[in-house]
Amino acid sequence: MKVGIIGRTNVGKSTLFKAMTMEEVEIADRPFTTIDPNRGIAYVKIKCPESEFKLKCNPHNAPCIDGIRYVPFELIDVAGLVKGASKGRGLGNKFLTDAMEADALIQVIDISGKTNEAGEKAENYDPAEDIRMVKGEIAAWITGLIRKVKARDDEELALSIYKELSGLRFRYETIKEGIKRFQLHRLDEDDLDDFTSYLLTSDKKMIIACNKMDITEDLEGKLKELRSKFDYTFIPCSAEAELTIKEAERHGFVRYDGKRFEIIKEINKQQRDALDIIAKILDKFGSTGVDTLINELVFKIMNWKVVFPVADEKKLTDSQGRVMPDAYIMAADATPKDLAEKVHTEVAKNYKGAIDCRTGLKIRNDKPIDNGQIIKIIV
Ligand SMILES: Nc1nc2c(ncn2[C@@H]2O[C@H](COP(=O)(O)OP(=O)(O)OP(=O)(O)O)[C@@H](O)[C@H]2O)c(=O)[nH]1
Ligand SMILES: [Mg+2]
Repeated sequence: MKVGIIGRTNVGKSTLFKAMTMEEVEIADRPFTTIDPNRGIAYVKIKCPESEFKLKCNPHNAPCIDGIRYVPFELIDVAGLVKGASKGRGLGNKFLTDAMEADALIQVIDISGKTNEAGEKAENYDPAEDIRMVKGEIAAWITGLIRKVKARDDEELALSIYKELSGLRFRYETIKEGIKRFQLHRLDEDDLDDFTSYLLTSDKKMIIACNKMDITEDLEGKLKELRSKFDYTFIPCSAEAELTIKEAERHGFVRYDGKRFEIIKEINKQQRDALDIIAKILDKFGSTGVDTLINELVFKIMNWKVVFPVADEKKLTDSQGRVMPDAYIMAADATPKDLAEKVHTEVAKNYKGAIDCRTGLKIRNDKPIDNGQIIKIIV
């Protein structure tokens, strides 16, 4: 599963990316710092079933820390967007292609209003403008691609659009359904816009990270206004605060549980001052918001499922005797057969069914996986 971070330039996309992946990337207070996309691995947290079964897991792909499993997904941070990008302005279309590799999107906005549409310093800039601009640019670019398509009937049209948009990861089913709904063969401009909008809301779901909450006046008022204007989920956060604690954690200065941190090593005055600022932010907001952002996107908006595949339904081990070594994120409608594909093409080829290890019962082949399920694939 892949998540893309998009948004106007200088809002804190790379800061969020770094806080989530701990990859070394460039962050700076100027427009267009990122040009080529940054790619890395981020994690969503879920309770490890080990304590439920009084077992100790042997993590392989998904680390386990204090009973919490860190389940990996891919994250991509792309260049900042400016008005006119769909027509080649700023860094142009390239970033749009990069962003569309993703199955789900995080749009970062600067809710403080202290940077404007060009990424420069400002006062009271309305981030609603950026949300409209980003939506408009993506839609204009996709509509432009679809407009080139010619076809004789709906079936040919669906295939041609699918080919034209290949690499952007739209589902064929969505395209077919959209053509039916909006009677696209007439290629009327209004219908085309509705069709693009349908593709985007169906296959590119998005959450909005309201970043820089730490320097925002009247955060609640601003959130309320945005929520009244748009249908998206808005999560306030401070990518910079999260990054500062993660850096301190990496150097062994603090222990951090996602809500609070504890200083566990001698630090100098400068480090203490920096951490004091973060402690105040945590006191005020309860958390940096970054975990909430990921959880909302993965489990509420995308309805993705974390699943633990095993080979022995009693011992909950894989073929090498390791207890629940792997955890995978699967799509909302993924079935045990899809899980078999994820584990290994050989396993998928020999797939004979699946067992829910909690109940010991066979799972119907077409039944979507539940979140947190432990599944044995029968081969
Ligand atoms: N106060 C505050 N500043 C932040 C926060 N997140 C990022 N910043 C600052 O915002 C500036 C831009 O951060 P970047 O992460 O480089 O922004 P970007 O969106 O990747 O920018 P481009 O790659 O140029 O499009 C930097 O000076 C960051 O330190 C935050 O949560 N709070
Ligand atoms: Mg950047």
